[in-house]
Order: sequence, then C-alpha cells, then structure tokens
Amino acid sequence: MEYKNIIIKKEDRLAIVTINREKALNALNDETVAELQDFFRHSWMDNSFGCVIITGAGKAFVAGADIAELAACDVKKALAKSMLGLYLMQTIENYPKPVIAAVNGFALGGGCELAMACDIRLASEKAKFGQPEVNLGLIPGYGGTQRLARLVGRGKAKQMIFTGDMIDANEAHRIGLVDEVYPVEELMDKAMAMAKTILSRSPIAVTTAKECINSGLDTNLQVGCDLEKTSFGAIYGTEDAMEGMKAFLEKRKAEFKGK
Ligand code: DAK
Repeated sequence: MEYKNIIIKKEDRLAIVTINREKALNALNDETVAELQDFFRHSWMDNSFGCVIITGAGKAFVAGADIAELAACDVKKALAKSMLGLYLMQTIENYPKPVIAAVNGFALGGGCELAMACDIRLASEKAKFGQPEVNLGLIPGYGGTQRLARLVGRGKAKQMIFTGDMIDANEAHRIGLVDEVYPVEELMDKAMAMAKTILSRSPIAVTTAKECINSGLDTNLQVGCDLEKTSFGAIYGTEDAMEGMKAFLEKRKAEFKGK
C-alpha cells in the first residue's frame, strides 16, 4: 500500500512512523487510520526493525479524529469508523514489537487514544493532552473511556472526559498519562535512545513481557501470575535466555538472536 499520510523511516533496527497531515494537525481521517493499520498489520514479522516510534509532523501529535469526516457520517458509518479506530488501537497494543509514542504536540481525542495504545508515552514540554469529545456532543470512540481510566484511574479519567479540558505535559506526567517529559528539541533523541536500549535486550523476552503485562492487567492477580509463570517457563527454554545468563557469568555483552 502506498502511504500518503504517514512516513515510515527505518534506521538502525528502528521504524519511525510520522503522521504527516499537517494541514489538519494530523487528524485521523479514514485514509490515515487505514495506512497505520496496514503498516502495523504487515510489519510485525519484518526483521529489519525491532521497535517502533510514532510521532507527528509539525505542532501536533494527532489533534483527534478528523472532525470534517466525522460530521459527514450517518450512524452506521460512525459505528464502522469507531470499529476501525478501535481495531487499530488493539493492533498497536498487541503488536509484538514495542511501540513508543513520542508526543510532540496536541494529542487530543483519537490522538490521546493513539498514544494510550502505545507501550510507552514520552512527551515534549509542548505536548497537550485531552479527550474533548463532549465538546462535540460525542464520547471517545477509540477506546478512551477504557484506556484512560486504566492508566490514570477513574476519577481523573472522568474529570478529563467530562470537562473535555486539555492538560499540559507536566500534568499528564503527574497523573501517569505520560511516562517522561523532555524539552522539545530532545524528544526524538530521547525516544531513540530508549528504543536503542530496548533493542539491545532480548527481543523475545521484551515481547513476552509485553504480553504478560497487557494480558495480566485485564485479569486478576492470580491469573496474571499464572500467565507469568507459564511464560517464564517458555522463555527459560530460549537460546536468548541461555546466552543472557552465560554472558553475565562470562562478564561480556550478550548477543541476543530473538530465538
Ligand atoms: N479534525 C479536522 N481538522 C482539524 C482537527 C480535527 N480534529 N483539528 C484541527 N484541524 C484543522 C483546523 O480545522 C485547521 O484547518 P484550517 O482552518 O486551517 O483549514 C487546522 O487544522 C489548524 O487548526 P487550528 O487553526 O484550529 O489550530 P490552533 O493552533 O488554533 O488550534 C487546536 C489547535 C488543536 C486547539 C484546535 O485545532 C482544535 O481544537 N482542534 C480540534 C480538537 C478536537 O476537538 N479534536 C477532536 C477530538 S474528538 C467516534 C469516532 C472517533 C471519535 C469519537 C467518536 N465514533 C465513530 C462514534 C473521536 C473523536 C475525537 O477525536
């Protein structure tokens, strides 16, 4: 598929996905959602990279779903739109490689939901977050009521969703919506440095840990710990585990193969 609204740059085993619809502050129209879906669906077995960073071109990360497109829907089309957006967020959440959101500016509505579907959220000091759907007479449609409450707790989630107010990056950090905040000019370097650290670890261990955390949070502690136990057994049998432990004992850097 040829991409018109996203740019994919691959370097040093890292894929940087830039949402590039600056004229609409990178708002998610159907075409952009389809392109992102295509990238994530077709790249999970691509061995040329092991980590993804998503960011936005210009002053926005993503300023939400495209309101012009949304306004032209009937109920059936709106539901289809919601399903496609939800499916994209699930695809990213379940993507076997780690996905880092480098939130450079506005992350509103669908943009905040996209960031929440990523594994780690890094923000520039200029980033702004919000779920302003109530201003449009809507509610979040890409998982915001669920992921925001799980990330920041039900009270803060309700405050953000009921008021529709934006919060800045520091407040987002304080409430646990973002994991780190950096000066604007440092954001991408920091995101790439974190990605490179992750890439130096065993990819099979990182993927398995991602699965355990994601699945475990949606169940009770006992079931989550059982899942961890089973996964631990499986990961113990990998070449990477043998290599990692052997390298430690031999006081050298481990060379992981993802096997
Ligand atoms: N959609 C389409 N165009 C947008 C946009 C958006 N979300 N956000 C900005 N733009 C466009 C503006 O219309 C403007 O276009 P021109 O007038 O230049 O043609 C251009 O981007 C620059 O925007 P501004 O001139 O407004 O820039 P400012 O710096 O003054 O303001 C802003 C930045 C982010 C504060 C402002 O643009 C703004 O408030 N944007 C809208 C934010 C927002 O409300 N986003 C939508 C959240 S709601 C569902 C499915 C999905 C959803 C819900 C339900 N179902 C199917 C049920 C999701 C909904 C949302 O995401």
